[in-house]
Amino acid sequence: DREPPPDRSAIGPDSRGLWLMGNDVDLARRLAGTGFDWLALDAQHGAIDRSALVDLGRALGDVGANYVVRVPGVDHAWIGASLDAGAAGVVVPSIASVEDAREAVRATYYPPLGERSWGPLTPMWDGYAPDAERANAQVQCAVMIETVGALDAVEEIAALEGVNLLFLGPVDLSLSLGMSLDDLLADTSDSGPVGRILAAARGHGVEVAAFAGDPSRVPALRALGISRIAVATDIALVALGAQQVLDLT
Ligand code: 3PY
Ligand code: MG
Repeated sequence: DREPPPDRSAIGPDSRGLWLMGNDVDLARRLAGTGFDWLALDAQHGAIDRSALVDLGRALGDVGANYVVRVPGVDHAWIGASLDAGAAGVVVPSIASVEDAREAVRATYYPPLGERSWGPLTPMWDGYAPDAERANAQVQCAVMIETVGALDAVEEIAALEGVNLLFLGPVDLSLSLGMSLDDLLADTSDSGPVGRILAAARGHGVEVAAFAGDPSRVPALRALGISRIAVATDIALVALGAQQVLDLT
């Protein structure tokens, strides 16, 4: 029998994540070895479909990479498939209500907490898949707070059993609030949008993570007290690397 790997916490404290929009398996494997603490495969806005998800899951599993999947929406099939492929957690976007968050929980966990269907792929790849109880204990269910509806319900969302991470989507949240992204991130008050998310999380023992996308936004997120950050996208890495090469030559 295979030894189970140590418990995972894909998006851990003081961590820097890399957001992958692309679906290239070899590039993902290479990037997984560069030192980021976790990867997020973006199946909402990126080029990752169900087939790429399985290919990426197998490749990242082979190198022991820590990764989560940002699924396209509150979608049982996608959430289940992402976890079956070996993701340590899911980031569920476009949550608009406590009911949406409850649905994300139902899809993420096996019974009795949820309704996830059994069918992990990792054993077929000669890997280890935890049993249902251990999977439920390990999985990270991150719900995105990026709409006015989610912000208004953030207390109730943070209180839900099974929600272990509130994931700030600053771009959509600023759009939903009708304010600029810079103004949203500059508001460090307790009553501001991000302050309300942090307070709800603190009150219920839940963690907070955020998307920066562009590394220039990381200091503002850290100043707000957020330490789990997707600090760049694969696209941002390429653009920054290209600029560096052009500057050097
Ligand atoms: C947002 O900022 O809205 C996001 O969803 C990050 O990808
Ligand atoms: Mg968004």
